[in-house]
Amino acid sequence: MQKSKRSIWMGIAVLISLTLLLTVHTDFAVAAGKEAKIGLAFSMTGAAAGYGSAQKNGVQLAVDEINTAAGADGLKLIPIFDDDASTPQQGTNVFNKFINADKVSLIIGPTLSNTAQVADRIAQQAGVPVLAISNTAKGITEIGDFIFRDSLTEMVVIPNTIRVAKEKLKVNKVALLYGNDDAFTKAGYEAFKKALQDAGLTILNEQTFAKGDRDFSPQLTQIKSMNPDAIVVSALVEEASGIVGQARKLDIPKSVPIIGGNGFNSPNLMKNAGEAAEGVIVGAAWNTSSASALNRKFVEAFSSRFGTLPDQFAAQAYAGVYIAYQAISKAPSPDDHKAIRDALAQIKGMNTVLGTFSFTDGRDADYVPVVQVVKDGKFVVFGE
Ligand code: 1QQ
Repeated sequence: MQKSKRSIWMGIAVLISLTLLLTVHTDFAVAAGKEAKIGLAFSMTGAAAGYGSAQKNGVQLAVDEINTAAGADGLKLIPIFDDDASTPQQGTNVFNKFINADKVSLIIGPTLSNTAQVADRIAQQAGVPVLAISNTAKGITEIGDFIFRDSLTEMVVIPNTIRVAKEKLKVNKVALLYGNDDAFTKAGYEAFKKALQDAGLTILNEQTFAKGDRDFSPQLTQIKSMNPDAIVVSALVEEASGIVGQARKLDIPKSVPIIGGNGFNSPNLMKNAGEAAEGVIVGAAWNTSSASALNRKFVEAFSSRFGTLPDQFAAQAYAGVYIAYQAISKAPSPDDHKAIRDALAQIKGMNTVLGTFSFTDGRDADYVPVVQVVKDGKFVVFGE
């Protein structure tokens, strides 16, 4: 009797231990296997190639930090990079591959609004979340509820730029020069025009150019003859550099500053235009000197890894990966696109290198812009 009671208890104990062992083991197996693929569509070639490499570096740094911190059991990111070639056609091909072949949790990119305008529709239709990190034209997040961005729009940044320029430089009458064949340069032009009018400035003259143009002397000669206080330019960095260099060659003096939009926020401006870039004013979403501990750590880690200071595009890319990771971690599974979307929409007051970051109800970025000026070959803060 005693003996059989003991063996029953022993049997129960063995069963309990086995169950425990199995449970622990299964939990471990699931957690250790968790990985999320993220698709990164950046311009490595074409008109926007000046931005893509900075974005890639920003992403790489954030992914490596996140994967190291995740340890053996945490959620890991698998980045899949592809070149959107600065065109809507190639951007669409890359999005299709990310969605149908790679089966990514989320897409970051593409670099240009001009590409996003077309490619984002594919992701919206498939219900795959997109986080733009450099699209600033209006109308991008309006494509649908799966489209988000951490880049401030030109509609937010430019009125601030014009206010600071007016206050500090006493600018009253300006000439406008913009690219009329690109979603971003056109949106920037519209934002400048509205901000200038709202601030009571006079627009003396408007001139246009196209992507790939090299000679801006006809437009600049016209502008020079009108004697503006400043030249306001909406351009991608290749054309922006040409315009800045040629304006000074045509003897438009440095006392007539050039004020640029988001396309100017690349160190390629100084690399291409050299000395002529000194004094250029540009509205931005971030500056290297931003004093938060998180930003200082980022600038240090980026500089020591890549041998160059990060620019705004690298900072937005780096912040974008952390924002995406937070949302993917909250979802029950990395395949649950709807849950990732919902978690993105919840992000409010997050500490990022861009500052305290929130999404607006319209899935746009909400944080504080700055105005930069080129000084000794670097972007420094001009005003806020
Ligand atoms: C856009 C931009 C460009 C300058 C990104 C590189 O702001 O296309 O929206």
